[in-house]
Amino acid sequence: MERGAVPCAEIPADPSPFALDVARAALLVIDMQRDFLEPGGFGAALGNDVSLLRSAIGPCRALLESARAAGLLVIHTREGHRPDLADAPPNKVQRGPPEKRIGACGPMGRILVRGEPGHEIIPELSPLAGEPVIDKPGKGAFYQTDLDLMLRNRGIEALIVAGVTTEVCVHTTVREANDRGYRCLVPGDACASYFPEFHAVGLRMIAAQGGIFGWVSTTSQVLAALSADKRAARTVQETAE
Ligand code: TIU
Repeated sequence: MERGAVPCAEIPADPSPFALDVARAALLVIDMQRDFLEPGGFGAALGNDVSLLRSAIGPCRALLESARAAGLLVIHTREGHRPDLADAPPNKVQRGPPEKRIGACGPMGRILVRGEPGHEIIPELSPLAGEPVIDKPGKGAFYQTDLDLMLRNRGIEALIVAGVTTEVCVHTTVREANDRGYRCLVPGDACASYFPEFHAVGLRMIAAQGGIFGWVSTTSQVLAALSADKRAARTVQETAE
């Protein structure tokens, strides 16, 4: 191996192993916001049992800690709108009873509005200073945001995508990323849905047909690869010294 080169980690995944070069990869944590995970927010206003999303918190936390320790770029996203709702299309706002719509007042402030308590990322997964937070008006993290520019400026070519919900914002983001040329790995247990059956099928849809728009693994498979990569990087550095 070239002196000083850090070897790629290989993560066991469906449908095939996922090569990970830590310097060219990022962890993207999608919409782990109070509005989706806590009672009284957007998810609850849509009639969902928000407790179903809590299974993703521990795995997301472990991924964040491991990614930070390995030096992987970490990016968080939040779904939400300007207080004047100028960036919220009518087809998104005009759904359900008026008191439960985007912009209505709820126990965590105005529903799905930037700057309100419900819009914040849950405290268990708070971004660290310096970690980019992408505010997005849609389901996909690339739509009307500077995410693609940010990733290209950093030479990123692979994404580990976690968060909620599996079949809505995670799926949309992975599809958008795949079309833009990024390889995406989804650790399934670090994602969750209000509909367990959609979660399961959503993961299968990603990896089916030879990985039609991505790869699927588990959080522990990613953690093992990241810690092995860190050990390899240390060995390379010691050899070079
Ligand atoms: N409702 C639902 O499942 N999801 C969303 O509205 N947004 C995200 O997935 N973040």
